[in-house]
Amino acid sequence: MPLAIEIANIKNAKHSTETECRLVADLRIKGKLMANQDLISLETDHRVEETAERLGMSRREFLQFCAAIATSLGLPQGADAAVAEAIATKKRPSVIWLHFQECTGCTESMLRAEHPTLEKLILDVISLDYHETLFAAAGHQVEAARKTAMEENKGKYILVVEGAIPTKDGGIYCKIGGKTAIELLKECAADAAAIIAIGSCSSWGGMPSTGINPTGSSGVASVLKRPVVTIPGCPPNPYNFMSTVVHFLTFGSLPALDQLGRPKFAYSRLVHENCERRAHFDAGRFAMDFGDEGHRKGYCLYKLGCKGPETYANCPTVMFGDAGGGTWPVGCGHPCIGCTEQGVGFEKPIHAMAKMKNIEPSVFLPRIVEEKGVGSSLGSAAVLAAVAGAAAGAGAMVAKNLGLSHKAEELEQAKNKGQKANETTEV
Ligand code: FSX
Ligand code: SF4
Ligand code: F3S
Repeated sequence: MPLAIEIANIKNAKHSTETECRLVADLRIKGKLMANQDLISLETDHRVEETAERLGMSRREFLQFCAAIATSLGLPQGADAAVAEAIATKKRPSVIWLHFQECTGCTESMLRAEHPTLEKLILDVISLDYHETLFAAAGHQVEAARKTAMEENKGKYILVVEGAIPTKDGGIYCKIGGKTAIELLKECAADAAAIIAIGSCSSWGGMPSTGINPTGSSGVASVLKRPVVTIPGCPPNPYNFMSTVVHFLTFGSLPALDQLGRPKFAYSRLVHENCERRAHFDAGRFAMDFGDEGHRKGYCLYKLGCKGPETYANCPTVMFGDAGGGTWPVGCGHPCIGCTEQGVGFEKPIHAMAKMKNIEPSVFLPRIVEEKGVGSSLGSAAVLAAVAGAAAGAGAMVAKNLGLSHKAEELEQAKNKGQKANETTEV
């Protein structure tokens, strides 16, 4: 089948980027990719065996992990083999990791995950050449390591930024090695192949920017005045970071992003859409007080201030919280505070009621369309759960509204602007 037709077929069925479709189509045509067949045949591949051994996993576990990453990225069928091959064979990208105004929770959440293999995997898929909190060395030695990594990997390294950048008074409120955060950021960004702002602080300012924002804390994109990938969350979900890096490794490009730079595979659905308590919301069963009967019965936390209805994140599907037993903030009984959403997390009072985004009485809801390849689904949650051993909870999501949230929001904005919404657009 000609390449263009194969690409078109994949595109029609999925919401993948051009690069993803092209790579998968190319592999399919060469007969290298046939659903999961290829993944199974990779089990006997010596490169897979060596990688699995290095990671302290069985070959089967390693391949399951690759399948989980491909699924959570919403990649076309068969891309799991491409992911496995990339992790096993490609040169690990050099990563320069900067820390500015933050609590180091981003790094902590990645290295202290419940699953002992996660940090191993992260440290295996990247070459962490500069990281202030993890480096044993100090002073001039680390500065030299950063410069060497930047020179040797010019134009190829990934710059990861954790923490906000203080911009007031010439940026004097955060200095490292005699340089302000602004200077250091600009210097490291100049020759980076990609820039990832990890956590809400580096995405838009996060916690340090709240209230009167005394130090002028800002996000990476607004300081550099160029688009960057943002992985908000305080702290962010390590799976979302790792999946983004694995995408870069596999395809040589970044995953599809929304207008705020967030990878669509992780941030295209409201927390409320996949929440396990959603059936209670729809039925009007709410916890009214912490510890009351409704709270003990697991009712909806909306009236306790849950910001799930205005927060985009995949926490309910990827079960972020990583405390075991399939837990995540709402699953533990605390309202979502909207930590991934600019203007919600750290801005709105925790127990104030949320704005309802795209939520209308059910009679007005669009038809239910499961858009394959967009964001984490129950399927990917189940695979992740199987890999991570956190199966409990994956089956607990009883209510799903799978309309395309961003499109619905765009329509809402268009309506607000007085423009005529296109009635034929599928939402
Ligand atoms: Fe902390 Fe990171 Fe929050 Fe910020 O995560 S967990 S304050 S997003 O930069 O270290
Ligand atoms: Fe879940 Fe919160 Fe939505 Fe209730 S309001 S269904 S607890 S996300
Ligand atoms: Fe944050 Fe809400 Fe998820 S508080 S971790 S976005 S459930």
